[in-house]
Amino acid sequence: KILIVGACGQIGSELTQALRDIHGKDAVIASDIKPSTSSELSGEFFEILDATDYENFKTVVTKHDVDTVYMMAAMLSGTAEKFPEKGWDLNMTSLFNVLNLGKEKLVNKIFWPSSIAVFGPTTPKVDTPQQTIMEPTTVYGISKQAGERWCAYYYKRYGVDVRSIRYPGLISYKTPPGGGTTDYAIEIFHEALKSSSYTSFLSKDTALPMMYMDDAIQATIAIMDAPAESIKIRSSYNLSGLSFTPEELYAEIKNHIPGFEISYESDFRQAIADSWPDSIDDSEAKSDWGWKKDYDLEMTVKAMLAGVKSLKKVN
Ligand code: VAH
Repeated sequence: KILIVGACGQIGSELTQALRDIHGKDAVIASDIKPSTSSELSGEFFEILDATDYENFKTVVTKHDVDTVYMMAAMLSGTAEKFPEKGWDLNMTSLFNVLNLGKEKLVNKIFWPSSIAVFGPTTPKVDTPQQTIMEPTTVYGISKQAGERWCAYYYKRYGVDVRSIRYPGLISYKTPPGGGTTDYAIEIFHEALKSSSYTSFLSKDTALPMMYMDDAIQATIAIMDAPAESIKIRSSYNLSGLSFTPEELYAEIKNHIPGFEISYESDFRQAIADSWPDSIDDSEAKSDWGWKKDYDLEMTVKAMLAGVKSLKKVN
C-alpha cells in the first residue's frame, strides 16, 4: 500500500488523487495532522497522522501494510521565517521518522520533497547546476539542505531507497496557497478573476523557477517508478519547468483578461525570493529517469484560469 503524509497539502492532495487514479482508492492511504472536509481525503482510507510522532507513524504503516511513503508534510518558507524552531522541528523530525521506518525495513520506498530553496545568494542564479554552492539563508532552505544530506546518508549507510526532487515554485488551484514565497503565482489567478487587479508581494522583475502542478506530479511518479539503479543522485534532483517574473506572468494573464491590472508592494518574502535562483538546470533528471516537462507559461495560465473558474462553479 502507498501512504501519503500531508495529503491535505498543496502537493499531497493532488498526489493522492493521481496515485488513486493509477492504483485504485484502496491502495492509497491519505493522512494528515487534521481531519479533512473533502470526500476523497476522509473515510476508511484516511488516517489522522502527526508525522513528528514516530509511534503514530509506525502504527499507521503497519495497520495498512504500507510499503511506499510519500512524506509531503512541511512548513514552507514564508511561515518558517515566522516560526523558525517549529519549522526546523516539523521538517526534520518528520524526515527522520520516515527514514527510520526505512532503516527498520518497515517500508521499502520513500519520496521526500526538497526545494530550490536549498540554494542561497552565493549560488549561480541562472541555470543553477545540480552540484553547486549551497548557502541557504532561510529556515526552510536550511532544513531542506540538511534533509538532503540525511537522505543521501541513509541510502549509503542503511540502503534506504529514498528519492527526492528539488521542486520549484508549484502552481495549482485545487488548494489554497500554503505559506510559500512563490504563492503570488497562485493568488494572482484568484484575484484576476475576482477583482481584475492584484498587488504582488514580489517586485516585477523577480524571476523564479516555477512549475505547473501536473508536471510536478508526473515527475514525482516518474522518479518513484524508475528502477533503483537509475537513481544516481540520492540527495535530491534539480527539476525545472518554467522561469518567469511577476511582470511576465501578468502580461500572459492580461492576454486572457484585458482589463487586469497589477501593482507591486514587496514584503518580507522579497528577501527570500532574492536569495533563490532565477532558473534551474535539470539535465540529470532528464538523463537519469526521463523527466520531460509538458507545461509552458501559456499552457499554465490557461490551465489555472480554467481551474479557478471551475472552483467557482463548485463553491
Ligand atoms: C515555498 N512553494 O515558497 C515553496 C517552494 C521554491 C518554493 O519551496 O516555500
